[in-house]
Amino acid sequence: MKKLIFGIFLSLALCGSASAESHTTTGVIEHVENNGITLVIKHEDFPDFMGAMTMPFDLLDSALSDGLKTGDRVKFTIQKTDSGYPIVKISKIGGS
Ligand SMILES: [Cu+2]
Repeated sequence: MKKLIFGIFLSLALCGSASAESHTTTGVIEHVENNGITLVIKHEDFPDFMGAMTMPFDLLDSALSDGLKTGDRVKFTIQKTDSGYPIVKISKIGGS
């Protein structure tokens, strides 16, 4: 059963990377806005996409920001959609 579930995740991941433009970098959360739907992040370079800056990012799902707060250092991925580049994956790194 576990192998089957892993296989499904793997195929979804492979489909996603083949069809959608995405970029991953790290940064620090400066503000949590709109009930957690928007994060203002001071981010590092996205290689071959965007230089380091502080800017707001919308989340694909507000649940992605559960447990995150101002000052957290995060690794996150944005993905191109019809409406922009929302964060599709984000996790806290380092610290406590
Ligand atoms: Cu930026």
